[in-house]
Amino acid sequence: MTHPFPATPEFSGSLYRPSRFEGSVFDLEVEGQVPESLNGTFFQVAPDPQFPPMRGNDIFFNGDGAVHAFRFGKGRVDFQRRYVMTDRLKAQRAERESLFGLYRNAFTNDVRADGVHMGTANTNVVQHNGLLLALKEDSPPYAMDPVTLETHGLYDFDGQMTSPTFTAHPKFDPETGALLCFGYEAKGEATPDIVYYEIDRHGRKQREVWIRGPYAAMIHDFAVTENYVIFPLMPLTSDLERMKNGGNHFEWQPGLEQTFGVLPRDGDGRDVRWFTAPNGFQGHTLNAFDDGKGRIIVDMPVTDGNIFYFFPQSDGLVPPPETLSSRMMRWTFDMNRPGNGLTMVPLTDFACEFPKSDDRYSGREYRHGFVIGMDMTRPFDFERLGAPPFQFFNLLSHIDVATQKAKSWFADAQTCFQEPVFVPKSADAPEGEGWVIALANRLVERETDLVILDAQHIDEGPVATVHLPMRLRMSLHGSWVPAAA
Ligand code: V55
Ligand code: FE
Repeated sequence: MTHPFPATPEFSGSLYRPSRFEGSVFDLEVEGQVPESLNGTFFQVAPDPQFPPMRGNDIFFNGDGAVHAFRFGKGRVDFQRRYVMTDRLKAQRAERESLFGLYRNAFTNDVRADGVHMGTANTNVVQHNGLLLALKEDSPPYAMDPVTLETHGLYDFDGQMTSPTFTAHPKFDPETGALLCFGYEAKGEATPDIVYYEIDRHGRKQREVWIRGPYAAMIHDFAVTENYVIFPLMPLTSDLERMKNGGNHFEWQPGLEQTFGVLPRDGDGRDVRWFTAPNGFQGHTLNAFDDGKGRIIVDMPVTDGNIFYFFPQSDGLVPPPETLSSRMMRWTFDMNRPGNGLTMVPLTDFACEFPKSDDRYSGREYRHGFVIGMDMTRPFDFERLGAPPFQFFNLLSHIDVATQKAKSWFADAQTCFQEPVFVPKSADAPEGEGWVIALANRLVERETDLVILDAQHIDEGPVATVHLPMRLRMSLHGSWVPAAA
């Protein structure tokens, strides 16, 4: 590598300077006591660019996926990190430089990238039917070996996948273990088509429904209840002409409403109903359920403007992040009313994202949510750190959605958290009784720890802090896989 990464916020500082390494650490250093009941693996994935961007700068979402495995058992934790060996990464390693231009815009690639699949596998990792799937929403999954983190390659469910895209946020049916998933831009770049699949725990496709959306927009996360599937169309639209002209894949539309497609799980594409709400930025799904009588609840953070500063509106404007406000929101869809029976009420009085619930209650009536939150009235080491980095969260929080009360742990003026996972204390423990595990970045010290907290007493701080002997770059999503799986 003959030139350094740019000195832009996307590639520098303790959270965003690429980590780039692969390797393993046997038996991490533990302060406190790792609960013996934690028996399984915490997988997660970070976008971590292998090479400096060919255009001088790039967005966080365009980095090469690097998978982390924290393997827990008998109070010990082993660590492993490997890149997903995507076609794209292999092509770039062969040339020893970046060959791909703008995010999701093949028209801006180097000619040496022609015919090379663009998937970065950098957004989420889940295990299904014995395979670890590294996911990016513009691509089929990359299948990996969950034990060695060896990459098998692009995976189309043995030919059953009929779309070029597959969400990074599939759900699991807690009763059957089926993978509930979708693709958007499912008939090619900037198409408004959506496909929904249910794939059983043995990898057999059981359902496939095609929907034509009102326009092509980002559908980053979604929700599945016992009886419905809900697709949030964000006001970030795609346009093939803009891409051909070298522009961004997505553009923020300040005048466009938030749109939701609601599909009965046993219906076909004609049964979808479209709901709208005023402009806003739909975040990740915490959980969702329906009452069996046509009332659907979806909980997700919603922000009152565009937090993706790298996908500006057509005049180039992006709101300064400190002017945006977000809350965990509860959407209620009323399928019994004709028209736009949709309401939204806040569940928290603080900004939060990266929500997780107890997976055993996915799509079912539930009570406990876990998020990382931001409270800028808490101390922050502006002197040594300057402004907080993008996706800075200084709280790890438990939300009781029934009482709308939250408990939070704030570590100190230099620590920020990455997305947590929740692990039940035992397979039959009551909902929300278990452990919350999250990476904590020490921004001044440029170190990273894994913290483990009692989910019901999150405000008491960690029961164990697991030290990594190196810094890990900001990651995105992950999941817990019990050893039995
Ligand atoms: C998101 C992340 C992505 C992406 C599209 O967090 C949306 C939202 C890491 O990549 O490609
Ligand atoms: Fe996401």
